[in-house]
Amino acid sequence: MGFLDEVVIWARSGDGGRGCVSFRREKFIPRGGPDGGDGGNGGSIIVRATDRLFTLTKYASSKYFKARNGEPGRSKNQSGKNGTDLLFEVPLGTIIEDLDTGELLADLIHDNQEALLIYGGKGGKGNQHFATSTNRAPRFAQPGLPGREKRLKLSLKFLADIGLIGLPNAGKSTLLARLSTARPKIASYPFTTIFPNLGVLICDDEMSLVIADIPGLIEGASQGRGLGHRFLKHIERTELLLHLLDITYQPDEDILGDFHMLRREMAAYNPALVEKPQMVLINKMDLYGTEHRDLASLRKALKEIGLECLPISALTGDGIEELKRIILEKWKKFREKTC
Ligand SMILES: Nc1nc2c(ncn2[C@@H]2O[C@H](COP(=O)(O)OP(=O)(O)OP(=O)(O)O)[C@@H](O)[C@H]2O)c(=O)[nH]1
Ligand SMILES: [Mg+2]
Repeated sequence: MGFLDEVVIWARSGDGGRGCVSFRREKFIPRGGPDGGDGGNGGSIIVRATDRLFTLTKYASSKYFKARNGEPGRSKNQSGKNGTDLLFEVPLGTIIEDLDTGELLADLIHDNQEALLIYGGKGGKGNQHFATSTNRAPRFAQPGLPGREKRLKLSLKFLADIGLIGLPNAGKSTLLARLSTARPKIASYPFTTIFPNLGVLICDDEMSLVIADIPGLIEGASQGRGLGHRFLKHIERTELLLHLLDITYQPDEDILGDFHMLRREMAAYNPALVEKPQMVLINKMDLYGTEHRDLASLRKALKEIGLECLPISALTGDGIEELKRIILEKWKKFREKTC
């Protein structure tokens, strides 16, 4: 399955049906009054968010959407049928803008949330409405109003609770696989992940958290180097960031320098990212040896800048139960604060 988080589509609401010009024809009533019915309204364009979709890929090939026109009015005061609305579905976290005016039309964050994007054209009134004392037989009716067309920009920003960040190869996807049932691609080379992955961490019967794993970040990411910058937006709406460090990272003395570099890249993209609650996970502890940077000094250095850290092994599962416990605790506190 591909991944697409930005796409432009064209959508047009239906035209209103025209009103009808007609006169009653009844036996023994030679000149009946006007009885032209109203035209139906054109269908509207409606969008609905669904948790069954994760990307906008289906809009890569189908880009043009049109709602049905309203039917014209008929004689005997019969209104035309309204045109059927066109409803299309998008993943949670999709933002919709009018590309020509820049107006924000919808930001869909709940399952089944709907937004009306383009009203259908109104149906025209039939001649029955236009009879007056001086004109009892109006020979005109309103045309329906045309539908409107808009170019809509759909952009997806994941609605994940937790974001995984780190240099390429730090073990983010391995951790995602550990914490959820997601099965992202994992390999021993950088940039294995080329599109973000989502997984769900089931905490208890009542709570589950969505985790986003994004491609590894490198120096210059905020200026467009590597892949990560394209996807930083997917962690903008998270509540907690887990920053993975690889304890076997070479040269080992640079592990902190690169950690700060990465935070600078995030701040350059959006300063709010580094202000988010975050925690450092020192990964690959199963490989830890005397040749690597001393764990105690690394923990101390992180503590000095106010960051909590936890040594883990995403591969063997060491420290993962502790990590889940910490996440749950943080979440309970967070919920108490926001409730
Ligand atoms: N020994 C050991 N290897 C690990 C651990 N976590 C990840 N790895 C290995 O490290 C390599 C990279 O893991 P990934 O999970 O693909 O890393 P990533 O951070 O998602 O990498 P990118 O997607 O390229 O940014 C793989 O070969 C993993 O098996 C760990 O705790 N211990
Ligand atoms: Mg990965």
